[in-house]
Amino acid sequence: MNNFRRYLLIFLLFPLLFFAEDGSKLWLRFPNAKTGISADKIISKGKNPTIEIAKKELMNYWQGQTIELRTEKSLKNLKDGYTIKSNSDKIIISAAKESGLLYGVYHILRLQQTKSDVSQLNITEKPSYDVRILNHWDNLDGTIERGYAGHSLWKWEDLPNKISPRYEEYARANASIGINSVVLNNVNASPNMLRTDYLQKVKVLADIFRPYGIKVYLSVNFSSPKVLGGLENSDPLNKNVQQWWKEKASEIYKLIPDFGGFLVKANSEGQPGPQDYGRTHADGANMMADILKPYGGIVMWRAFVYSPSKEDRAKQAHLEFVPLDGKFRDNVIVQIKNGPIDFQPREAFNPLFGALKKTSEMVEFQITQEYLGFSNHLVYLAPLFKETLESDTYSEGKGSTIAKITDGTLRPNKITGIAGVANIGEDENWTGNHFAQANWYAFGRLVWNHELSSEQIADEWIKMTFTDDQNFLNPVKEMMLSSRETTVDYIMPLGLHHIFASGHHYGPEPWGDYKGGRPDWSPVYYHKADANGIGFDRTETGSNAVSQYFPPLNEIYGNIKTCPENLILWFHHVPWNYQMNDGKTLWEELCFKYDTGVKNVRDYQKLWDKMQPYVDEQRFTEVQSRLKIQARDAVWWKDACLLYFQTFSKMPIPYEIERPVHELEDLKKIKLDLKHHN
Ligand code: BDP
Repeated sequence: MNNFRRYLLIFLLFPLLFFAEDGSKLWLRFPNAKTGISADKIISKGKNPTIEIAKKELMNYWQGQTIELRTEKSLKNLKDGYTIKSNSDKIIISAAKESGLLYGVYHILRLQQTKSDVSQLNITEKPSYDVRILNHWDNLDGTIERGYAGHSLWKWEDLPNKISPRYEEYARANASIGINSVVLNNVNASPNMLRTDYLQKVKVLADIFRPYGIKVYLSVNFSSPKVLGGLENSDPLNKNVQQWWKEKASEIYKLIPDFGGFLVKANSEGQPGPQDYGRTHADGANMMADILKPYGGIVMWRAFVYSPSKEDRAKQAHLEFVPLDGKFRDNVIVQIKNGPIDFQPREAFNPLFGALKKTSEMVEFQITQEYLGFSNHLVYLAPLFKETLESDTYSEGKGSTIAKITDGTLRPNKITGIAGVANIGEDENWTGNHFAQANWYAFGRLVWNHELSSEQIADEWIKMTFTDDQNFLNPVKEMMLSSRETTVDYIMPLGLHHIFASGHHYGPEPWGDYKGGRPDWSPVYYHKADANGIGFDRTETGSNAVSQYFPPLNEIYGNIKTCPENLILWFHHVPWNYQMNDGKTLWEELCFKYDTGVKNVRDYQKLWDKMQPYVDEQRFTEVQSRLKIQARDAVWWKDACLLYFQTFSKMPIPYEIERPVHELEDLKKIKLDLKHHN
């Protein structure tokens, strides 16, 4: 191509490039760059990379009055929070830390972008948690465990020399919502992560993230001393093993002085751990904690442990960890999944929350939609996150919510943290589905301030990501707010859980009975449908998992009359003709729930089509086509579950609801080629 033609092509394509809406800008759609205030309208004494970023953001995007950025040591009690105050001629953002100033800048930019009044600001913000962390389940080969937005963002092959611009964009997006920590690699960790060449790559990422206030952490494989270091074993009480970790830590901190610490999945789903040597979780965690302590590092030790024993899987973490309470060092924090099984669409909260009185506890959520239709389904997760955080454990009497147990209110002077398994990959729009960006956003906003409502967050996100036009804002907000319940309805209503197809966890397989395999990876283990009824009896007559909850919850859950209906099959084996609160039988209720789920998705489709005038073409069609998949999947779920459970209930599907369109035998034959180990 000669030069003239090349320029002509660029000239012709330029408007397309400029207007293309691929979602890569996330919620950071400020007015055109470089239209912000001039440098002389930013008053700031400090010179520091974080402050430079804050200034750059203002110069690019802030269109209001003069801003002063002040570091004030007296604001230490706000941690990395800040104040924003306006007087007649300027806005003053003050914080003890530079990262606080940057957060303050994103705050006013958000106000500007959502068209809020910025004339009389008097804001004080203090984050709910110290460690606000994304857990990436990214492997060194570029795949992501349970990732549905393409390959990993981290280009290990190219690092440390070649640097993708997306590293910085990623850091900026996180900083804009207050996320200050990331675990780069999968909890099923390769020992190679700790190899010197990989640590040098990690250092490059840490250097890029640091000015955005973000610390890097790593998942570590407990067997690293043996596998990587060639030691005889990885026994935490072995002096050579301890020495190996000591040297590794020293190597890491030389490269990354503010390294955050380790995340450990040990003796869980086949991963190695201290129990391989007859030691306890506390022995393992403390060995690492002692080594990281001088550097200020922490250990996040996961409580996601269960084995194929006779004991109800939902009870196992509590049984294993409660006896260890008080034995963990103060820089260990036990990371607990929101529910006792595994990130299901709805679970009872994990009874371990509040049960460890002398040990720091943190919640682990899953932002990636392993059990929620991957990135195909539109499911806004703030309501799920809030449901957990607002659950009252009664551990210290009424009002002992999970939020208050984990944020330091009821357990002061310990580390506080909260984790979300990231849904981010290298897709242009970062998260696969445009609406899944809202879950990354919501996680960040909530861990900064868990008192924000799901609605407030959705409102902000829509305004920032799409438009503030009320004709779009209100219906789309309603769709988002109802979407989690809708998904529960068409996947697993009334407390049903884990009836997914094995391995990939995408579609339904309630008939799954892996005889000879692990019963606790079989759907029939979880729903226990038979001629009498359906549901897992976790009362005194069953596994007695209810006894792990503090009074009065043990009684509330244990009594079929008082158990919340949305968890009834979680705790009870319920007769098919049991009468529900609305007068329907359990069987009818189940049918209506599945049907409601399907109907709601159809309504979302109609609603979205009406939104076309307010959305750019690319995002409109991409969301539209995913909603089609979601509608088909919802029908698939409904038919599979109802037709299969009907073989036990032997009752008719109520005439008011949509007829099945599939044959059960055909559905049983579906085998998706999506690989996974359990
Ligand atoms: C389950 C996933 C599995 C993870 C495991 C974990 O299916 O891929 O490794 O949790 O959290 O949800 O360790």
